[in-house]
Amino acid sequence: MLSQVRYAAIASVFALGGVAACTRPTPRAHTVTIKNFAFDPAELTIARGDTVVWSNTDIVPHSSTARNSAWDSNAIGANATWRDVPGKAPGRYEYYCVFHPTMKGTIVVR
Ligand SMILES: [Cu+2]
Repeated sequence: MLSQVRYAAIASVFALGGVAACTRPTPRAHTVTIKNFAFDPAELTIARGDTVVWSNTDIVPHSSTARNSAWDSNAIGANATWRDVPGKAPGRYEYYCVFHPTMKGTIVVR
C-alpha cells in the first residue's frame, strides 16, 4: 500500500516535469491591417508558430508577398483577410504588395 502511494507520488512528479519540459508559448494570432495602401504595423515581431492575419480594408486588392518566397497571399480582395504562419524559422522577412510595390512590410520572427 505504501509502495503504491509512493509510486503514485513519483509518477505525478514525472508527469508535471514532462508538462513543464514541453511547455511552449501558445501560438498567437496577430493582425496586419492594410489601409490606405500601407501595412499597419509596417513591422511586426512574432514568435515562431504565430499566425498573422492580413486584413485588407481598402477597396482594391492587395497582396502580402515575401521577397524570399516564404509566403505569397496572391490577391487579397477588398474587405477580405488572408492568414499564414510565416514564422517557420527565425529571421527578418521583408514583404511587399505585388500590385503596389511601394507597399512594404516586415515580419520579424524570434
Ligand atoms: Cu497593394
